[in-house]
Amino acid sequence: MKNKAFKRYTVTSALPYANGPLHIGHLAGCYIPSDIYVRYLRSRERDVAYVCGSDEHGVAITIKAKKEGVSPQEVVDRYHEMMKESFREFGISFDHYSRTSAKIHHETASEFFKDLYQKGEFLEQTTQQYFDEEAGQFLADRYIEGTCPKCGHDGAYGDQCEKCGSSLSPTELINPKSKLSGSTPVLKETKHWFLDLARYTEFLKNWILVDHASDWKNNVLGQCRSWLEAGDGLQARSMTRDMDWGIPVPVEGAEGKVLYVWFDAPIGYISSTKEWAAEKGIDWEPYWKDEDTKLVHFIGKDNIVFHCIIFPAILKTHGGYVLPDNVPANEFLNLEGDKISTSRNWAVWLHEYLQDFPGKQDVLRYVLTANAPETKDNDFTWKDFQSRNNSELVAIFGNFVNRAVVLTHKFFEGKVPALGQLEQIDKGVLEEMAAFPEKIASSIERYRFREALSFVMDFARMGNKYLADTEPWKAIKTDPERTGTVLNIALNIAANLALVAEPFLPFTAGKMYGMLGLEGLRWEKAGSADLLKSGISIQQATLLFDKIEDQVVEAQVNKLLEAKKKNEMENAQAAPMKDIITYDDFAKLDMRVVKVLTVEPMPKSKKLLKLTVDTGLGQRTVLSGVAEHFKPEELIGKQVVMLINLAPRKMMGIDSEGMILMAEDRDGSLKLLQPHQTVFNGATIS
Ligand code: B3M
Ligand code: ZN
Repeated sequence: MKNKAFKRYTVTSALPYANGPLHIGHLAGCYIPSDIYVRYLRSRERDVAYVCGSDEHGVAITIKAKKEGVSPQEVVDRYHEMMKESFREFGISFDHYSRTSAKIHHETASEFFKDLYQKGEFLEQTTQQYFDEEAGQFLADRYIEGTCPKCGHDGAYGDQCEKCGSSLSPTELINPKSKLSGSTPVLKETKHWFLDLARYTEFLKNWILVDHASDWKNNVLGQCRSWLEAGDGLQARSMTRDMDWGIPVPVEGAEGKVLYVWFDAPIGYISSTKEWAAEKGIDWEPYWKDEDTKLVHFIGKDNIVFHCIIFPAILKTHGGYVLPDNVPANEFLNLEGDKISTSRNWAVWLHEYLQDFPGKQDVLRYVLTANAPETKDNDFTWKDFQSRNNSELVAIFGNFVNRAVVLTHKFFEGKVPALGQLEQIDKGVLEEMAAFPEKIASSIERYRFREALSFVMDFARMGNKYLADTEPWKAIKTDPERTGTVLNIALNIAANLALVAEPFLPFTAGKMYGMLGLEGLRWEKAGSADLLKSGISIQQATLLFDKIEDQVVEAQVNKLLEAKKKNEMENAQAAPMKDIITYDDFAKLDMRVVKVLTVEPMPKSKKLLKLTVDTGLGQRTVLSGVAEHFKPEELIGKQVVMLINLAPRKMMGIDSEGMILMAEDRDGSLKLLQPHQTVFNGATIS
């Protein structure tokens, strides 16, 4: 609700699936924005619960487990720890990070389901679902593969064809196969509990499209409107699944069924809050049930329907819970012009980033905020990463702080100099400084973190300009007192810069506080000219940022291209079959085993080698385009397969009499076709 004063804040970030490491898309989508918001709230001494946790149920986990031949629990245990570590290393300052396999979550989600069940909120429907008789289990959509009815792609899943993007239902697939056993599944009746979302349409329309029409982001309102105003309205959605991994459905007649992951996961925010409050010995309920609590969900755009439609419907029906005051969803971050993809390894993984750029977490936080996909998909490029680091962080932010500190040591033995008579330029910069905190705060409060960060960078520019205009390195020769005044002001600008930068660049702010002998300043102090009192000693300057050279980012781009090539190779599909031929057509081909006698490179050709071969019927000369794949010595003496009745072709003035047959591998490399035992030269192949 706009401008309402809240007593406390519950801030959530989407629970990341525990089926893989975190990458820059995760950080940009919801973790950096939420961390900025919470650090700012804490700096304003607000009462905040910042909660998250690993999303450990759902098909994504079981597919990963099956692929690796381990249990789902082993998968989630591995990635839960890995993600927790990555969040810690990047300064994502959750008050509590839980996991949905935790007992408290099973209890909380089960209670929610039972409450809605007892209120008669579910439609119990029996539907036909594919069942794998060999594996003895129903198949989730992703476990069914078949031919797409729309485009003919034969790797389509039960819910979607990744080739043409069509969303499908399993029964639409042509020739469906189970990914568990490979067998053809059969349709079998199964009962599920559906949330009849249509019942909540009016409430949701008023709450979202009226009450929040002015303070929710347009990309969120747009998606909600398309759901709420769709011709056939909100469809009932099953809140249970036939799976053996997840939270068992806590009602009679639901053996072998679990809660739909998107029913339980958002309730994970509540479970995480409960766990946090229990550890602190405080009551969790005000953070979810008190109207004076501001609840904010930070998510990516693919989670909007679950956080704006389904979870609020569940909270509303359960009763007694506050609804989200805002859901500032970000769009997607792409990487070097392509969608980030875990399966194609087209990603910048956080743990790998830290290996390649130790200590540079804030550079990534800075770039991902400055380039955040707040209103539209955006692209991360290593070139942009380098230029923002070098031309903004090093040249402006770091340069300003370094000069203020170095000059104070050079001219005033590292002590904050006295503040003398103020000149107009001093009054001007102090006035400008005083206005910044409110500008930055206003942007943060409206979830405009890119804009807020640009103001922080303007703040640093202001400091740089002040030094350039007052030239203390010259003034010291004639007017030490004036120089002292300038450096006193410059150091106080630096102290304020640390304060307003902390939500965005917490590691850098920490270094600056260390240099200036300050600690954890509060936002209310921001803009004041006397954060640093005259006479106190400051530490020696340490470089906040350093230049990133071309070859460093080139190496990162090459790493991505290598990953892409490797992935294409591993996933290359076999070429489609040529047109059917008759036996007579085949009988015309005279293929023989021949022996390579001599091989020599063809002058002026990179591709051709000139071979003489013994065909059993005599020697032949063949030109073969294999020079980039084989050295002559790798071919000499080998028995290979040759089509000997191909009409001779003149190439580079030489008659090539036939063709050596090769297999082209996924990566484009050529492999010889050789008999596995020596045969006589001229042996026919049939
Ligand atoms: N586990 C993450 C995703 O869809 C999903 C979010 C749950 S938030 C309750 O990428
Ligand atoms: Zn398709």
